[in-house]
Amino acid sequence: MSRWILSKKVCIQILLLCLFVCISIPVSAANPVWSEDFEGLTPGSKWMGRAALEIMADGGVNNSRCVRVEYDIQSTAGTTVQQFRQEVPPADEYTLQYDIYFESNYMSTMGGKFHGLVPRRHVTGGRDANPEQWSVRMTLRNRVPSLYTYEQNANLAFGKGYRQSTYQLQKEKWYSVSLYVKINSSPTKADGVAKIYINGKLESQAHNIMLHQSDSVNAKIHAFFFSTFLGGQPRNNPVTSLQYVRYDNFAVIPGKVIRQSPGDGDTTSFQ
Ligand SMILES: [Ca+2]
Repeated sequence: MSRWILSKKVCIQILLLCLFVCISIPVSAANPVWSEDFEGLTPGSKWMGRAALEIMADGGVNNSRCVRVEYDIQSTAGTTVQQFRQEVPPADEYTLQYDIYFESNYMSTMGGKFHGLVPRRHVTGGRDANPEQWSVRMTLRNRVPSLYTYEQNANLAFGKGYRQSTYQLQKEKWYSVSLYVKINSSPTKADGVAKIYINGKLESQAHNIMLHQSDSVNAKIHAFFFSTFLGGQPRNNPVTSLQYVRYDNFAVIPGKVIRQSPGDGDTTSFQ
């Protein structure tokens, strides 16, 4: 009898232990619809076949592989533009995550544009303006990150900046970027949202924005837009050397999932 009671006790303990273990296991982050950590790519090879995008063997987060982007100075106006699209399933809401690292010779007086999310046909200049076209990217001015958008009813000749922070990114240090976009829910409702988080901290945000004025599926988020150049250098002290920025752990994730630190784990999901 006492043996049976002991067994019952043990059973209950095991059950409780199982329950505790189940509760303790963190809910895994939402699965990305597309990601690239460069671990499967050959060091020295060119990402997407582009000469300026080289895979580094150990220059990434935690000495992993990453992509090193070469920015070639073309004029005082800025560097070459590197851009391509990576299509994702159309949706109203996504978070683009990536890690970014400025090498030691990065000229911090240079601003620039960095990757974002776009619809079926993106807009990066006023001449492309159209009810179903928009873009949300990150811009940097004096190393302070902010949103840079092409919205409806905005000055599309230059896009719109949301400079709200004074937080400066440092050279030779990895940072996680989370760029969250939710398009407006109807062609007539200005209720879109865009936000940029650096290492999990909100640095720039835009509420009640009208990214599109269209019922077409084309207006939804369709692609990760790898798009970057450096520009705006001072005329009296122009930059003449090649500039390098590294990127690692790109991911496009449904919903709002904010990366807290460089790497592909450690995220916070929002409902
Ligand atoms: Ca990597």
